Amino acid sequence: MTTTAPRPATASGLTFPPAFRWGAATAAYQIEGAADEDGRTPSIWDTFSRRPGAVRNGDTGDVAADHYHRMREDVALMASLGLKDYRFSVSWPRVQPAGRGPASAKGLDFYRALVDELLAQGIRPMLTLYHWDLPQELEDAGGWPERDTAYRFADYAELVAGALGDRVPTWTTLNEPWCAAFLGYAEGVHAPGRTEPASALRAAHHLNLAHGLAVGALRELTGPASEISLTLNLAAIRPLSDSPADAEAARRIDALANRVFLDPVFHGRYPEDLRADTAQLTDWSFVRDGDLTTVSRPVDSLGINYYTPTVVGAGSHPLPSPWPAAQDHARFAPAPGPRTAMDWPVDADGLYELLVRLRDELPGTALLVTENGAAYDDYADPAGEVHDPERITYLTAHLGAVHRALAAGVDVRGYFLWSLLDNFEWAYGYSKRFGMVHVDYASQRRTPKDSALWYANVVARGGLPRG
Ligand code: IFM
Repeated sequence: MTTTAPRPATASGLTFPPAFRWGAATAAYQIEGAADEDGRTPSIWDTFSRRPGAVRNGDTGDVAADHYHRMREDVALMASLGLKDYRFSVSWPRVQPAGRGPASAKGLDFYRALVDELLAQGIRPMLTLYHWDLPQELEDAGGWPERDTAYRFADYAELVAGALGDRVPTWTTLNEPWCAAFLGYAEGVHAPGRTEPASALRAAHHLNLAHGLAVGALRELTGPASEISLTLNLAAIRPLSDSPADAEAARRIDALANRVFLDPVFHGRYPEDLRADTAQLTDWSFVRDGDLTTVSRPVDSLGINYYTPTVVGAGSHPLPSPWPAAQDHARFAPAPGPRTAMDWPVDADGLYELLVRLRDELPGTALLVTENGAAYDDYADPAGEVHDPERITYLTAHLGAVHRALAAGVDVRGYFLWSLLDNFEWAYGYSKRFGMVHVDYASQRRTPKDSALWYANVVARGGLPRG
């Protein structure tokens, strides 16, 4: 077993390093339900999901997978699958109703109980502070385009770290700030559903600032051994062709998808080309003196969420779009190959390419694959079993890509399957099933799919079985 010797690009019979972290991931709004219990106030997703047409079938997270009431059962399920790590998020409006002021004791108690239950079962908790559920009151005050929201987030981080800093080993500030900023404020397909490209750029900066401020709070309150991280859904960008025009389109999208976060967080600057590309929308004066020093406070690892590559060429795409000021410069094309139920092409090479890019651009940065997985149209058969061979094929290919990256010298330390449970898939509601455990929403019955049993075997043997 080695992490450095080259290996063939086969996806069977692969062994990972002994310390490799094997987990699954979820997010609060997607699984918890109990939307108005124990003092929780509405988040932007509670509001957005009630907007007619915003979410498929008018679904909301009111009940979701009812994890708030079934937490112990769900942790027992994880233990029965032999998971070693679990990545979850804290609901901001549950622990700090309305987004400011004192913590809710009941809200914090829920997460204390979850963490204690995980630890009792030998599962390492990885806590994400923000997976998109901004308290509605903060959106009413302007949301992420307002600078004050970053300071409110730092206060919230302090409350959570003060309560759980002694028992959670790994902390993530934000999950996929790209989605929060650009899907939420430019394209409007995520909460809060605004279509204001300039606001999306302000939101991106204030999310970066919130991250940096929270890193400061977490460093103070969680002790020297804790790992502090950030998760980005970086785009694995492929130009449509070798033409200079397609390369230029790819450069623009890379700035808006990747470097808008990577550069400030890891290099303490915004890319000059990003500033130039967006000059007609903003002069970036919302970036104040000292901000970039805060944003670039060192982190201990970077989480990557990967599902499918982004193929881009010269051209234009319709508005509203998540790409501020790029609508006349870029068009998007599907990658070839099989598709998941999201219509996302299956292409594990994109994950390998992304990991190798990060090895080269961020030497010395430990990486975690904090989300990877696929939605398929799973159902329980008359015997009550859920057969999902496509998901096993998808996961095998992507774990193969991670293994190839390890062999290429990438410091990737763990893999978190998205997702533990079927759940509320944002604008798609409950119509898309990403879980390795099937949830029958009428009865809330959990059934491990074939992929869960397969993954349990992968975790137990620390690698992919031969076959
Ligand atoms: O369900 C989401 C998750 O909340 C964030 N990353 C992508 C997943 C699949 O769309």
